[in-house]
Amino acid sequence: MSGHILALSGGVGGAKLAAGLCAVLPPERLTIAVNTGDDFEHLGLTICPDLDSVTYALAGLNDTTRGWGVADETWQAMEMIGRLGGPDWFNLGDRDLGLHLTRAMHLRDAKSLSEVTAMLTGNLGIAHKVVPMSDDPVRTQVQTDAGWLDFQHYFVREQCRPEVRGVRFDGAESAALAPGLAQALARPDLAAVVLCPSNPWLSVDPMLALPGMRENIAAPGVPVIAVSPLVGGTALKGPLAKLMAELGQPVSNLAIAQHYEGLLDHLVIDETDAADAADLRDTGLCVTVTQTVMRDAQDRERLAGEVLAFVGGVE
Ligand code: FO1
Repeated sequence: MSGHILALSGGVGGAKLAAGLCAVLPPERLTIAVNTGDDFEHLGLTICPDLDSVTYALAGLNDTTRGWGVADETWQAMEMIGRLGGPDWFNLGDRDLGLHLTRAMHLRDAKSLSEVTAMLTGNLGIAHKVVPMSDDPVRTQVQTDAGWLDFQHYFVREQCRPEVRGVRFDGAESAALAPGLAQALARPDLAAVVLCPSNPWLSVDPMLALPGMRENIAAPGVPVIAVSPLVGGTALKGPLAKLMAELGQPVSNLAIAQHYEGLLDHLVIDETDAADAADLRDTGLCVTVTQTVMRDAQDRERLAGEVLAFVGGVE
């Protein structure tokens, strides 16, 4: 295969496949566009959790046990914030704060989120292109019995406890695609769009909600390949299974495929869900059954290679 690959990623699970794609593709053949619906303003800073998870994973700085933030982190600033009566429900480690402060400084200097992301990833030695989905603010909110909650209030402060009745992406309708994402979509050599194993409703949908995004991706000629975030009929981590049930969806690969209906050509599912393959193929999808759990660099590279095999392999 030759040509360019566009990967759409959320946080932790998506970041792992993004790291695998970086290992098998040279920088000029890959753009990683990242969800910014989880972003929020906190302690006077703009926090971009999914961009940061991807950045830390590609720089080899990520904490693999916690799943977010930096490895070997210390928490002195957080402890002081708590003592001072500041908001300490969202944990920002000392090293992580270094990134947020640097980003805030550049954003205050009227640099775009794309420009700042390029600077931060470059300075951490990442050669591949990591771009936010948009430079305009888009904020994911979930509808609960207590009203609409900002995403991080739902996810971290409330620990995903409230039942979710709906999801919206505030600002998406008027947000422009970030230049790096628009350029990747417009490339005549775009060979495939990869939907990383991120939460379809919370992490991929904010990107699909941007004007032009669905139409561009659904255009004929460029295959769309998703890696299912379900393993053994449930989510490895995070609120996906609970959320699907609350939104009235069966927790199944078929529901994931139906959610991406009209976009998807190929679904990669875990070997523990092999029994789902026949029903998925009956809907007209190509299906790959493999190990989608990524425990180490070898797993990430192997899965990235299998995803790209659908479009003719890495070479
Ligand atoms: N997730 C948590 O569950 N608790 C936290 O305190 C927390 C802090 C945090 C700080 C920086 C960052 O980049 C991510 C952080 N996350 C935390 C993860 C984040 O809330 C979610 O993983 C994503 O938004 C979902 O993809």
